[in-house]
Amino acid sequence: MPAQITKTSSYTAKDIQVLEGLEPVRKRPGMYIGSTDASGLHHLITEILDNSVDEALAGHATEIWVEANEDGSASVKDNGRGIPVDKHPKTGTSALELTMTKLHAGGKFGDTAYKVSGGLHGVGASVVNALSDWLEVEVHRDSFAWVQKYKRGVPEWPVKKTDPVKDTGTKTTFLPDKSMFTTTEWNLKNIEDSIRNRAYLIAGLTFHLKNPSGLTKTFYFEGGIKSLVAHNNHEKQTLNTVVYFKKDTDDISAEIALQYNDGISENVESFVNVIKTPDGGTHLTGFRIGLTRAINDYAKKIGLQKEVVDAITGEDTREGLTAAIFVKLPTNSIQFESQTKTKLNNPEAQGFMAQLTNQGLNTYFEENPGEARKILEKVTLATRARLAARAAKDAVLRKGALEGSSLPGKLADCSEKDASLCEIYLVEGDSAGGTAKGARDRKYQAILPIGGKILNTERAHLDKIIKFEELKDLIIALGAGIGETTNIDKLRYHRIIIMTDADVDGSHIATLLMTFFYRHLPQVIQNGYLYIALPPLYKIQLGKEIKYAYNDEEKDKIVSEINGSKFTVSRYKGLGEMNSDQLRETTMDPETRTLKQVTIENAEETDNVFTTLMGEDVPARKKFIQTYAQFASLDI
Ligand code: 0RA
Repeated sequence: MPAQITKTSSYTAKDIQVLEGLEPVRKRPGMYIGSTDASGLHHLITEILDNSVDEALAGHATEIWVEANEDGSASVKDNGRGIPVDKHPKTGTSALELTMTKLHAGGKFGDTAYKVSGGLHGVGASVVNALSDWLEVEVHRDSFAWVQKYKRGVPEWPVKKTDPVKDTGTKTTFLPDKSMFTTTEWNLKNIEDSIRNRAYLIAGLTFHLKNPSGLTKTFYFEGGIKSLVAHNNHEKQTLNTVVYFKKDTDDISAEIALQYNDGISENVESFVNVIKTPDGGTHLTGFRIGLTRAINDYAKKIGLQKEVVDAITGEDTREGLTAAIFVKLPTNSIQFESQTKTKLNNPEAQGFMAQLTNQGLNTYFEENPGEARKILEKVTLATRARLAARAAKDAVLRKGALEGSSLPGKLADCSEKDASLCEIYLVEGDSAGGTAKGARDRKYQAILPIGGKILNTERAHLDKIIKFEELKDLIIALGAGIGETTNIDKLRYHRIIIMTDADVDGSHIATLLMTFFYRHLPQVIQNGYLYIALPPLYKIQLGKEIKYAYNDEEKDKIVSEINGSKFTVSRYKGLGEMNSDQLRETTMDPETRTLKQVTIENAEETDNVFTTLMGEDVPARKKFIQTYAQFASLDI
């Protein structure tokens, strides 16, 4: 159709301009969305999603629909006012087109005080458009539907007015450009987490998530961050009902929800507008100041001994604390410490939060003396345990033990001194420990036998841990200390390898060791120093030749390949059944072994798993094991 062609070519000049406008995005996508891996890919969804969330925050949208479609595209739809479609008086271009094709043009029309692009980089829809193979936007507004489609950020045609409609809203559908990303596969769990976070923050907003097979999940939390705190504590024994307070002013608003559980870890999530701030910042500091002050004041007020009150530290007030704090600031005044928006820097947030927390808690303690007493008992227990641990540690330190000047007798150390080259195998049982000693390369591989089940440290205080011989030996061998005085730079081995039998007891011991590291030396996991050794499950012997299989599939494959010949298959019951040569070849030689690195993919998830596996809620543990038993080799 000639008319069509003419129309397209008349668009050329502007196309070039648009291309120029978005070219930097396609040249350096990482600058705009952080990375081009799965995380960057999912930023595309949160960018578009947060535009709709902003519309809801401004009070104009109540529902948001997100869809992962079968063709790999994703859609976000809201029932807000619809992006304006009127033509810009100077350029004659529709506001909708400007939003979709100009960098930073997105969301600049309304300019309401709380308008904040919540995406990590806050770059708007045009960046998503630039990084999409195609994108289509449909706006319902002023009684009509308006549509425009783009290819890699370039409009195919001007905004089209189509059917008459009665509703209002915006729907954006886009297919990420495969050439821009290392993966373009949606992770539904990732999308679901983003949605859930936002649903918790905006009480009353309903999200619907539809997966490619058409299944829809709905997210709506009447209680906002109160529901979030209840959810984070749902598998724990709690000490009080969820406490909630909030305060609104013209310049700043905040909400706080908190609840104690009987554990020892702290889980405080902080948010600014719809952005999660994993590194905290002034709002979190203010919250902590207010909490410490309120607890100290109340302790004095009910006549607790002065020595105890004076000894309470901020850290003690946060043992077993689960909380969510949510600050709302006008967009144009938000300051972050870094480009990645992980830490808030606004000084006014600190005083505001300190005061709100302090006042809110004062009132709560006053009105709920029973719960207040329980919280205070918990805090003073933490104080006493900390003092006891320090005394115990000091005593050990005096003997020089925790410093590593006298290493444990059970440790077969390596001769190399450069920690980055050194490995320590934590081996289940003394007999396997002996085999491992024969199998190791003594220059850089150390062996520490672990005699059976160690203490479950999920909820143990340091004083108890240090008294447990096996753990004390481990702490001394590692050389990095423990608790407040941990110095990870002093760690003597950069590979800590847990080697247990491939049976239930072995898994239990491995879990207990991982719990110890996760709860008490998390730096080891964060730095990627913790590993699990994978010993073989089967030995397949064909005459003098021995082959090893690490799982059933491998065994079946090997057996099918040597079919017909005479062979024997035996299942290893434990490490002890191997001799040193076999153990070296299969499990310890860096050239031939397989190690599984322990990582914290999702700290909250991990926390839940550990609580379930190692905590006291036996029915929850049973349920978890029954549900996940088929994924028994779980990579945490
Ligand atoms: C600016 C002004 C108006 C609406 C929007 C932005 C808007 C943007 C997005 C992005 C996704 N969904 C959205 N919904 C609305 C409306 C101004 C008016 O009607 O007075």
